[in-house]
Order: sequence, then structure tokens, then C-alpha cells
Amino acid sequence: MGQPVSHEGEQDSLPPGQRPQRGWPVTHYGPVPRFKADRWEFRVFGATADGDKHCWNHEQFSSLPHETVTADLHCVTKFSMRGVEWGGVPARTVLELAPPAPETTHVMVWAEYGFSSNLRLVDFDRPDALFATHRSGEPLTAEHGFPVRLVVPHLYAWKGPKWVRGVEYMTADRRGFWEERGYHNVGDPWREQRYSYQEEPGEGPEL
Ligand SMILES: Nc1nc2c(c(=O)[nH]1)N[C@H]1C(S)=C(S)[C@@H](COP(=O)(O)O)O[C@H]1N2
Ligand SMILES: [Mo]
Repeated sequence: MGQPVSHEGEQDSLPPGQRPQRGWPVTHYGPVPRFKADRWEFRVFGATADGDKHCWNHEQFSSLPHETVTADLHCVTKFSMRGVEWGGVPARTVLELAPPAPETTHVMVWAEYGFSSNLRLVDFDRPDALFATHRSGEPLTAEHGFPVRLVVPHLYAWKGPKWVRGVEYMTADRRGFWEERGYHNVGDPWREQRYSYQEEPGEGPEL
């Protein structure tokens, strides 16, 4: 068990334009996938250091070392949930067990039904980026992403797919699902990077 990473108290304010939300709404595009343990695998592919794919089945992924991250979650539709306690496998553990080739600059995180979100490697390779399997000590429910969702606390929540199935290491940037549909390629809530029309040169591939 590693040290819990806490953002509590560090940041009392919310990012600009956000308001606190009570309860836990369900926000996503499309249907909730049904989990099938015998078919599920978590796949790391693309520009891996050894050129091979790395796969974990559900039992193997569940037995990777877990950590806890407590952080706010910011939805681009302007609600924020404060102090959410997540448990799961750090993104850095995935990077260590299935290392990317040195040319890797971005990752695409893939989820069920082809949903995806792209991240800069520097945003993925952070101590508080977590493949969450639990919230407040309880396994995630189906609508909140069971068995695994990505949490990247310093970016808007769409950058964290629910129902994650894999990570693709990329040597050039490519837009994910919402990034192709008008949302900002980087998505930093503190800079209010909500929409793609706000992107500065170099912040995203051409639309
Ligand atoms: N697969 C998938 N993951 C997704 C989304 C989605 O549309 N599909 N929406 C994102 C958005 S916009 C938000 S705000 C959070 C919401 O998580 P919640 O439903 O658990 O509150 O999930 C994110 N993860
Ligand atoms: Mo969102």
C-alpha cells in the first residue's frame, strides 16, 4: 500500500465557473455496459517500450497494488463534487508495469463502446491519476464505471473514462470522443479550458 494522495484542504476554492454538487449524478454518453468477467481485459498497446501488448484479466488487474486518492471532480457542465475518495491502481503503476517507448507523448484511454479520451503523457503520469475501482471503500456501481474508471483530478472529468478497457501509447496527439466533438483538447478546469474553440496553437491537433 502506498501513501494516500490528498488534495483536501490544499484547495478550498473551486475552478472558475464551477458550483458544488450534492449527491452523485450520473453523467455519460450512451448506455451502461454490462460487465462480463470472462471477456474483460485491460490492454496496454501502441508505442510500448518492448513493442508488445500487455494485458491483465479482471482477476490480475484487481490484484495490482491499490492506492487511495481524495480529490474534487469537475464536470464541464459546471458542477463539481468535493472530496471524493477513490481507490484503485495508479496510472504510474500501469506505466511502470507496461512502460511506454521513449517517443510516447500522449495516451488514448479506451473504454467500452469505443469511448476514448486523449491525454498528454505529462497529465497521465501524475501521482494522483488513478484507475479507480472503488469509491469510499465500496466497489464502483455499474453506472459509475464498474469495474474501472480513470480519475485525473487536475482535468475536467470527461478526461476520465468510465468502463476503461485499455491504454494506447501514442507518439503524436489524436483527439478522443469529446475532444472531437467540441471539447478542449487539454481540459484544465483552472484555466477554464472547456471548448475546442478556446485552444491556443499547439494545444491540440487540427480539427
Ligand atoms: N465511458 C464514458 N466515460 C465518461 C463519460 C462518458 O460519456 N463515457 N463522461 C465523463 C463525464 S463528462 C463525467 S462528468 C464523468 C461523470 O462521472 P459520474 O457519472 O460517475 O458522475 O464521467 C466521465 N466519463
Ligand atoms: Mo462531465
